[in-house]
Amino acid sequence: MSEAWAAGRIALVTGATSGFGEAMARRLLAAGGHVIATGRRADRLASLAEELASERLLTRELDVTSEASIAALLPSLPPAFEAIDILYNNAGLALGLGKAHEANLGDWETMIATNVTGLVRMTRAVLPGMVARDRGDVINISSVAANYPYPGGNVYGATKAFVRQFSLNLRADLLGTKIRVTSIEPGMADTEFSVVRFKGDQTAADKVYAGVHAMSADDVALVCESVLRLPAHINVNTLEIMPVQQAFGPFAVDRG
Ligand code: NDP
Ligand code: 8X3
Repeated sequence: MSEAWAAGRIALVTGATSGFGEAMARRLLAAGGHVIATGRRADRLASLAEELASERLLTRELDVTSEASIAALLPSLPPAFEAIDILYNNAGLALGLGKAHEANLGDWETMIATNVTGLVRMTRAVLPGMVARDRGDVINISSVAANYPYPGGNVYGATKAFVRQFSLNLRADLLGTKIRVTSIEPGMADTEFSVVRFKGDQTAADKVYAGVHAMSADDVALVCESVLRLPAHINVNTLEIMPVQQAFGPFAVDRG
């Protein structure tokens, strides 16, 4: 069904091979949008293309940690997909939950390269076209981890705080244009996120969501859709969402 929030618009989705990105790509496509679905896993992209079988879906392998991969993306787009209206900056990951003094430095660097540098490079690549056309929506996927510290969240939370503040600073720079920017800050959502965080340990990942009606990837995509549906003069700056079964704890105190 064609719907005004998506129809006739071109969306570039990073991390469309699973979770939030895949769910958002499906929603955009179902509502009549053109979608450039990206990610590193070519097999997932091929399955998505085969299943959805749409001329409005284009898939592209993209590693957001690679400057060359990002540089090659936009020039490779056919004319019908060139004028990107929606940048869904979602590709990201957490690696590990260890304490800062024990954590793997390589994991930290990968999180920064993906969640911060990758997102910044994608934004810098797409934004000039949006400004030239004076239209566009940038949806940046941050996290509740941006706003609330927790043990083992160290660099992951810091990358997401970057995403939140970068989004707000984009708003400052884009004043005078019609471009909207939103930082979406989800809590617990049952995707491949925890399997990645625990490096393939499905049992550890399952424990995160045990007994909780966590958000699904499509729940988060629904929230993003609702942001895009708002009248063009309204900008949602930041939007934090959680399952009802998740809340806040007391401060930790060392009484030792
Ligand atoms: P998933 O692991 O299901 O999806 C992550 C996506 O990111 C995959 O499509 C993956 O694709 C892509 N990705 C990872 N690294 C790269 C890379 N170097 N280049 C391109 N794509 C990459 O997790 P979610 O859907 O849950 O995560 C999406 C975003 O939401 C992340 O930024 C995450 O931090 C954030 N988030 C998740 C929450 C949750 O509880 N699930 C809560 C709050 C925020 P591929 O491997 O094919 O490259
Ligand atoms: C993912 C949510 O709480 O695991 O960003 O950090 S959390």
